[in-house]
Amino acid sequence: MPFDFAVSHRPGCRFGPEKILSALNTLSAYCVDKRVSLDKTSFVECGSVDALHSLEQSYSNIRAAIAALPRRLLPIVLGGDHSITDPAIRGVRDRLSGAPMGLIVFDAHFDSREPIPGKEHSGHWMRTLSDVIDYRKVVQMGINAAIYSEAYMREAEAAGVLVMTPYDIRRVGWTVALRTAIEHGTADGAGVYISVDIDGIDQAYAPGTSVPNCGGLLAHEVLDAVFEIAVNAPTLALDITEVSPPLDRDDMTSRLAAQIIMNFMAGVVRQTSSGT
Ligand SMILES: [Mn+2]
Repeated sequence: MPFDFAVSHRPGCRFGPEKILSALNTLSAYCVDKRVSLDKTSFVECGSVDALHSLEQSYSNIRAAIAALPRRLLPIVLGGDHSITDPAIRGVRDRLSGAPMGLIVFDAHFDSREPIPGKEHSGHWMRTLSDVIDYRKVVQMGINAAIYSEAYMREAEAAGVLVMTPYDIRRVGWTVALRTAIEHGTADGAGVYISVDIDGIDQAYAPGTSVPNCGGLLAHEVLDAVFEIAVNAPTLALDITEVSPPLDRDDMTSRLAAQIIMNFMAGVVRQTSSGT
């Protein structure tokens, strides 16, 4: 999804998909860290969705493209700015015929701002999805951006969102945090959509993004978390957003995004092969 018209400042993530794909092409088909072979997995590159200057048409194209994917494929959606998660989730829902969906998000931001008509923003997709998402099955991990009033935290938690700041996670440890997150996201038998905003990860590992994060999650924590979720929960799709190559250093952020995809796929293979 080469689309960044909803970035409020410092655009560039329209070039994310191309760089992430070229980073992926340098990887072998064996996830050494998790000891999982992807030899028997087909990776189908479906091409770019048409991004136009009409936001509505671009979002509608994203939704339609995902909805039209064959059922045997597990969508991995490359952003683009985080606003693409709204049409991407709608497209995945179109594939599900009403089956329940949970959502686990890695992000520094709530993205729950009230939309202002005519001022499109990547920071309100969580709110615009209110007609299709059950917030009692939403988990937001890594929220720490120092731009919010307490009202945002209160509103999210009152709606049923499980919010885990980096400090919350460090206090209980990742094993407990992930078990809790998966229980929350898979309530009522829901499958899980995973959305990774790369700015949920610390700027030391992910400098190439519109809003670099000071004090964010560590790279290996998110690599392991995405793997563990894919092993232990039925996953419906993964998206990775806000990777901005023009703001990156030596492609380190797009290479991290490629590793996240590798770990996700390894988790899916591990779950499929173990039958758990
Ligand atoms: Mn963010």
